Amino acid sequence: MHRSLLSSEHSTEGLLIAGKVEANIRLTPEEGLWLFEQGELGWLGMLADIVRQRNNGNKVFYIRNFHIEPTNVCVNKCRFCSFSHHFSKEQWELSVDQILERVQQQPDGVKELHITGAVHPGRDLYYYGDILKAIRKIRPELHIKAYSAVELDYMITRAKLSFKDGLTYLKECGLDSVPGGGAEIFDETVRRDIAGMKSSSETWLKIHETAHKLGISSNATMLYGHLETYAHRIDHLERLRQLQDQTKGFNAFIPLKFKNWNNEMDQLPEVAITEDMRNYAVSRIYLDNISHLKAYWPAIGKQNSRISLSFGVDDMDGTINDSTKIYSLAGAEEQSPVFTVSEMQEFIRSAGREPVERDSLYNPL
Ligand code: V47
Repeated sequence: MHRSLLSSEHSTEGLLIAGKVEANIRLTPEEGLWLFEQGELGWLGMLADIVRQRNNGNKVFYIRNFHIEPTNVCVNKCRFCSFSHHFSKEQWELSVDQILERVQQQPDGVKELHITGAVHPGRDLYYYGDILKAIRKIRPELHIKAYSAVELDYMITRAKLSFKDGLTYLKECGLDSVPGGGAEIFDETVRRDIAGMKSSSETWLKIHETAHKLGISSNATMLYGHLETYAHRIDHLERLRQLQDQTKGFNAFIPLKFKNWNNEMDQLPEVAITEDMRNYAVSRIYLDNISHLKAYWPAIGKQNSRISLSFGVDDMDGTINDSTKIYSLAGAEEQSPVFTVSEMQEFIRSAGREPVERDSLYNPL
């Protein structure tokens, strides 16, 4: 065992866990909880680094991507959501033509389009299918990662189709993968409190499972730093780990820090950056079967993302091109999120890592 992991300040429990991580043996939920509650932060960083290096060596991935958020009009009223029309000062509904115009404006070389928005009561599965078809027609080379499980639940259920048939239809229209949004926190009590009646955890997991079985890969997120406890976070990671054992369909895990501007939970303080790093590290250590851990820099800021590279993160998401409002409306440091390719490469090199441009499935380009 590496000498630094044998520091005397660590208990028997800590040494046992360090040994398991080094030997690539899966941790139990109790051990995961111990890491959250008792693991010293620098030590957690070292353990997370072992997993990161085993999975990805010195590489840090990024992608040339952009977002389209078709609408923020939402049937749900999640208390944490600064994006929806309930709390935002802005309200919008893009037409298919406006969406296509945004797609056309993107420079050559962009690889991925991330579409996510709100659950609009007047839009249906066929409208969302038409968006995919129209984009496919004008930019066939783009990977379209679209519609969170919560949006999918609403549009497919309204169309009276099974998740399998609804997703198959969208795949035929051009859907390539599913983003990780809407997972929030799986614990049913906290979820009900912060997200009301929106799609249940079971439904979120079922939709991702169905997508994976149809060959549509996806991401997973976790909204943290609000009312949840460490035990709830471990429960969330455990449910994802179990599904990944079955399907192997998750590409990346993306912790999303609760931001407290312009929403119904604005009385809650945001957690400290040390808590963000603890969360990255424990997630990296615990999720032994999800290869990539993503720092979503528009949410936590570029500088904090750099620090996260020492706590298990190997993926910087993408260049974004100032195309998302979800986090700027919630008060994120990055009010106009843009990373040029050369800035991104320099940023990763300056952290001592090798920048690797990837496609949506993490193939190096
Ligand atoms: O599900 C909304 C979060 C998510 C707030 O798959 C908030 O690559 C914090 O899922 N404070 C949507 N978070 C964004 C998302 C995502 C982002 C980046 C990459 C990927 C991917 C997916 O945003 C929502 C919710 O958890 N969110 N409001 C807020 N006030």
